[in-house]
Amino acid sequence: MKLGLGLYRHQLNDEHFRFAAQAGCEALVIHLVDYFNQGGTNTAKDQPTGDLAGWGRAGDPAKLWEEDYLRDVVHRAGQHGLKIAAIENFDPAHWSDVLLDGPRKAEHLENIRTIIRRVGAAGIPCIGYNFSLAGVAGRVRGHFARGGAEAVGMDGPVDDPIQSGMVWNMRLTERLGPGTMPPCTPEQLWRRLKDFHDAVLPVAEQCGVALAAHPDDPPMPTIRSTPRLVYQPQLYQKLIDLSPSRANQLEYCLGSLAEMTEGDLYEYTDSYSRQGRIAYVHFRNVRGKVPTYKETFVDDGDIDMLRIVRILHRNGYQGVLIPDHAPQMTCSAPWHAGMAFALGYMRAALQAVRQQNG
Ligand SMILES: [Mn+2]
Repeated sequence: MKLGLGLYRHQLNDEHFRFAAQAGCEALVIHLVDYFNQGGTNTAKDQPTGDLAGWGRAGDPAKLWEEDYLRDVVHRAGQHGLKIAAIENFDPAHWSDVLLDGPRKAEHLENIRTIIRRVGAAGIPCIGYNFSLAGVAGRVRGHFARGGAEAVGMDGPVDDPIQSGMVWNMRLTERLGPGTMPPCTPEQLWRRLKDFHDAVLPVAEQCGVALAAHPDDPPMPTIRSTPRLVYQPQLYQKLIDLSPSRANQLEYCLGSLAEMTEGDLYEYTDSYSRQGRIAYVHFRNVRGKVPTYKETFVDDGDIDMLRIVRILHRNGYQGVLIPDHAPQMTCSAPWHAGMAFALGYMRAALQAVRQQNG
């Protein structure tokens, strides 16, 4: 098991690479989607939450991530002893019609295959994705965490429809509307996921790139009147069973799983890690379940995080743990302090389980 840090696109620089190395990280999970581009209420100082009009503008549909750019990031991180373990999230501009089953679906599937080939060629072994129409809409921000630290939570369902022109939190067009996203049933959404798997997993396998699915955040059966795929822990098994390819993996988000209303998180962690399906772990703690929960400091929520690390270790999990969202700590660098606090806890947890066996 390795310690890693997730970095947003604007953080892919020496300063943040040094910060990760100093905290004891060996790996990075990087975001290439710019969530903060022309965002209204969204600032780049913390995880994006945004309002009903989305986080910001999606990228350029004609510009896929270039292999040279990917190699450059791999090289620059490597100079600090850091491996790029994964890229997290596709840009809606590149694959919106895969999610929406729209008229450019064939072209957008080809976009994803092209991206996978480039990512594989750059030596990056994984891409995390979130097969979701609404994305992470419906969360609120407040001084919810210990000592009044600012954190994110959910305070009741949000089913306001999504205006057309937006998918997965981001605007594809300058102006939204008229009209709203066409209706979709859960069966149709699972069918779209299966089409996606069938079209891209063979290429992913060839290129040595795993595709790791994030569960729904927040894990409600519907958000903004759209269905969700993985909103209970057993639905991850349905996703695994959908496609036998070894490239079909999980971006295992402990926080989202703990927010689900059913199941025993320790048993599911045992099962999914035993099956060798966890590509990487979002290490985050939370108090409560949907539709009312709050994100917490890593040592302060409902999950016994050390017990999770013990289960992963026992099952020979070799992948990366990254802090997911962390509460913002009161100081001049709230994001950094929150991350450093989580990383310190995680490093101690890894040392504790290794010593136990050594
Ligand atoms: Mn997560």
